[in-house]
Amino acid sequence: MTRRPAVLVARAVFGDIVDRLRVHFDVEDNPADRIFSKAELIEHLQGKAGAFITGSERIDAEVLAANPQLRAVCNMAVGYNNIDIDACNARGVLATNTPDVLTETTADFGFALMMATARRMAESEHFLRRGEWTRWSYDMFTGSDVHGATLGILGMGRIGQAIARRGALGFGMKVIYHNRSRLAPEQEAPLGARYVSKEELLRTADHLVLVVPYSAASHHAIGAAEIAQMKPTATLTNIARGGVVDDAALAAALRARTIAAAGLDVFEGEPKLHPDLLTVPNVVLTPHIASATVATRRAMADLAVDNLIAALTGAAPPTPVNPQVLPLKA
Ligand code: 8YV
Repeated sequence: MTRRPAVLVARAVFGDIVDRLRVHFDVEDNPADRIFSKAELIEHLQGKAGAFITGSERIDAEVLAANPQLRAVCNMAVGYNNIDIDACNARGVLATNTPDVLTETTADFGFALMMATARRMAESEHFLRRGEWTRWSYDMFTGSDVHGATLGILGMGRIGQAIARRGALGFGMKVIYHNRSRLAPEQEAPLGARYVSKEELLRTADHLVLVVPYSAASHHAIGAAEIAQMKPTATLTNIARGGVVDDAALAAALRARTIAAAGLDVFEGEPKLHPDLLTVPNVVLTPHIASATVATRRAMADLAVDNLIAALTGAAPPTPVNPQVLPLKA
């Protein structure tokens, strides 16, 4: 009898979804949800043909070289900057991600974070919890309007477009965007979306939302020089990745009121935060939860498992990142 392939489920995830893997493979899972160091990840991957991973696991050339038997790494995330795709290509390893299933949920959150930022919801709640609310005053926590304002989007992929829909169709916002490539006219028209240079985006947006994938090219796409071009009344919302924003520069700009406020779901070096972000009042902070609804996290886990099963059973994986490595070596 031929041995079943072995797979690693690197983080704790819905038990019934892990059970789907047990039908096909010998599964090593991690119900205690220990975060593996690089050396531990390398060790736990020994003998594994595939891995279910999340954004917390970094798959680089060293990890792949130490595990030449590995054939597929299936990310429970749409972003895959934790995976060195060139290194995967060089070794014929398939990488997969989880697009589409999280688009609307993540857009809901991005829009909510932008609204919370514009309307100073976290700052005013903290004030209330501190017992400082003793009377009404005309300018207490006055923020800026969302409806009718100019929504700027950096990165107009699926999630960017879903946020644009909410802004244009639900809140009468004027939508401007900057992206590597311009949308087709039939995609722009229903949203009234206007493609602009990055400079115009920074200068014109009332509420700037970042949805651009992280790469060397987008590292610190928003730093001190970019923030300085924004309106002093503007808000900045980052649901993309830590590292797209220079967090130190942002904290300094928030303290100096170069812009009005920021909403951040992702951070450079998370789960650690730049300490100044914890002390400036005009920022809404959330712990990387934009895709966190039960239904969406289940859909993401299911899709990662679909990919892993397909990859190792010779079927077509639904959402490959580097399909050029297919078919995988047996
Ligand atoms: C994940 C995300 O929660 O999909 C992504 O790219 O950032 C989030 O939805 C996170 O990456 C964990 O894998």
